Amino acid sequence: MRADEIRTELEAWAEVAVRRLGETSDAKSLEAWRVEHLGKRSGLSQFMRQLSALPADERPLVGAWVNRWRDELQARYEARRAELAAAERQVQLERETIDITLPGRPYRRGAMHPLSKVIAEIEEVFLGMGFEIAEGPEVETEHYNFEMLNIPKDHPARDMQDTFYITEDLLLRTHTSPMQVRTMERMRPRTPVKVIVPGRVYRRDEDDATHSHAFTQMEGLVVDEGIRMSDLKGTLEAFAKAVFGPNQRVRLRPSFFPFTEPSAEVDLVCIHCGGNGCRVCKETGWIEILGAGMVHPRVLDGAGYDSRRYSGFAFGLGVERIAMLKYGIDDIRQLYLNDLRLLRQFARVQ
Ligand code: FA5
Repeated sequence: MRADEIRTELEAWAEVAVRRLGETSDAKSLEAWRVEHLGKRSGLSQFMRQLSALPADERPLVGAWVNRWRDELQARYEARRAELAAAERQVQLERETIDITLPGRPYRRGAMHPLSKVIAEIEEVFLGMGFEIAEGPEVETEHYNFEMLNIPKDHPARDMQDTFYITEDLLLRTHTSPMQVRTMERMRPRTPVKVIVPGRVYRRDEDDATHSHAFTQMEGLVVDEGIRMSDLKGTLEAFAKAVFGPNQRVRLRPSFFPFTEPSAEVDLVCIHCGGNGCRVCKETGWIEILGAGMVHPRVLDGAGYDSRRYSGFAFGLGVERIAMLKYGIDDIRQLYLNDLRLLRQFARVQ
């Protein structure tokens, strides 16, 4: 073949190549095009092979044409590749577009459980009176739950607070009172001791409108020189008025606890009936909220505070009973059911 024939053929071939390049539509067809037109076995390589058949003086000329087309096609190939990549990216962007006009899913706002609210509120009141807050173990030793509180083995008071034993010496605490001794042991010989201890306690009680087998208590303990029963009454009255308003009243009834002497049961006026008598207060007009008394000398001495020098008062209040009175809940079980119709109401109460 002569040089000018090769040129005509080369140009016709290149024209087709350029047209086909324009027809590629994605990375795959572009790659197929590259192999066919610029690869080792491509049309261009065949033109190169024909050079050897030409007279020596024509070879450089034809070689230059072929090379020019190779550069040209290579450049067009690069341009097409960029073009297709941009188009592909555009498609991807469109596919992934976020429709910001779509309304978001609202988060449901949670609220504090009424029990947690009441604990926080009672804590505030006692913090204001200079008390510290402590916490203790729910799995307690027989030693702290009973022994150190002057309730020896075989004492009938153990039956009054029968509970769930883990071993002979380990049990779920029946009250927060073991923290009286633990706190004194931790603090001695410092005075005053002034703590409150919120926490969960367990008993083998039958569940009813005012009793649960697992409930919450808040222990209070004050130890110093010269602490008297009137300090106990004044503190409880201040607490009752802070939580229930200035008209709330406190009633102390004589009672018995092995770890206090004298002991009292403390009632508040039933707010469900205003003191007239109803199902919740068992027609008495009063609701018992706590047990209290002057710390027994044996408990003080056992925990390292000399009872000839120091005295103290202690109380253990039922947090559920306070929550029921405060929020007008007439069955203690409502506090454990996780019924959102009840709990939602507290989303608004601050
Ligand atoms: C005690 O647990 C004593 N540790 C209280 C105490 C502390 C006395 C310090 C003296 C000094 P009592 O068993 O009465 O006492 O319980 C205290 C309060 O817990 C009760 O007044 C009541 O409000 C609440 N309570 C008792 N049993 C239950 C129950 N099963 N469900 C819900 N609340 C209860």
